[in-house]
Amino acid sequence: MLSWFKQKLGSAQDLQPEQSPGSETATPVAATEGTKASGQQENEAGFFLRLKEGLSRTRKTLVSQIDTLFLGKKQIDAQLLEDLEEILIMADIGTATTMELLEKTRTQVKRQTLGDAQALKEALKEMILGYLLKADQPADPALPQQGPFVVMVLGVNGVGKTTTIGKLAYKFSQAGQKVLLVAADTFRAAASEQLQIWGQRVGVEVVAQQAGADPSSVVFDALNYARPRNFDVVLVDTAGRLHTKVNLMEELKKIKRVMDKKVPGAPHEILLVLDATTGQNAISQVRLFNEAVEVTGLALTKLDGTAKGGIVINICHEFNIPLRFIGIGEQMEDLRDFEPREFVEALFAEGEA
Ligand SMILES: Nc1nc2c(ncn2[C@@H]2O[C@H](COP(=O)(O)OP(=O)(O)OP(=O)(O)O)[C@@H](O)[C@H]2O)c(=O)[nH]1
Ligand SMILES: [Mg+2]
Repeated sequence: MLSWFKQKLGSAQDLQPEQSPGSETATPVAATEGTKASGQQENEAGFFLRLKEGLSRTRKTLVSQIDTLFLGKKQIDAQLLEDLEEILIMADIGTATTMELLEKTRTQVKRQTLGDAQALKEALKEMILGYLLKADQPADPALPQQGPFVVMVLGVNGVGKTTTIGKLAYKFSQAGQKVLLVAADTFRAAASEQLQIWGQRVGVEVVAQQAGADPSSVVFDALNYARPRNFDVVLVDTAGRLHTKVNLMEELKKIKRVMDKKVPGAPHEILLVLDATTGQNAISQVRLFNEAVEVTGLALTKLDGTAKGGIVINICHEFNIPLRFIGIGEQMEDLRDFEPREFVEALFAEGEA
């Protein structure tokens, strides 16, 4: 099944039919490009390099350190596995996921199928891909019967919600969609200006009201505006809020109800934005936001700024909520569709970048 995002964003790579479960081997990205036009190939090679670059800090903590484990050693022993455990924990893969990975590794060592660093890395890569693919599976957001596809974007303060909306608006308009941005963060003074700057940069309309307005009424008016004007996608920015504050969570529920009233079935996607640099706290954010409003997709930002990108693996292991996008920089083009195979290839890629 193709996800709605992939249909709407519609790059040739995204529109390839998904592989059947039996054929899930980690294919290097370069090897899948046989049928593509050369310009597009170059573009994607450039994208892959950017992703590789974005993940370089995590690769250093994770992959390069695994290499050093084997310096002066001939085989995998108990000490080496202990050191491996430390490396996995340091990369924020999480305790439960690390234990599981180690257990599987021990089994393979016993069966003598793992001899050297390369074999160990290959085995880890396969296991990690397994977790990432699992999170790629769940059902797609419900498609709107009529009217725009409404995306409600939420998360704690400063995780990158507004920036992610700007980048998403760029992606959608590049794909030929008519996009409306809604400034329902009426709490922070400069929030709607920030969204308007993104609107200008990308060339899409922004609906905003004065600071302090009720976010639900901003959304109500915005959807009234959007419906007769045939917008394809409405991206709603909400104020940053602590996942532990009940009244702030209630406000989100109210915004959600208003959306449904104006556009039946909306919001079609509740996108929770997480900051990869916050580490394990991201896990409790997913849990509490999901309890409050049923999160349907995740975006993980600032992977370029952290050595702890293992959080991606942890999140995919812990939850059955699809990770849709990853942020690898502050520019418009720095939001990537999350593609598990491409991600592990970039993470385990040889050579500096
Ligand atoms: N390096 C990097 N920086 C990012 C990324 N995504 C967002 N940022 C930066 O993170 C900072 C906060 O981003 P915002 O989009 O304002 O975050 P927000 O969640 O809307 O913040 P509040 O509305 O105050 O809760 C900005 O400086 C962004 O440029 C990313 O993927 N990589
Ligand atoms: Mg914001």
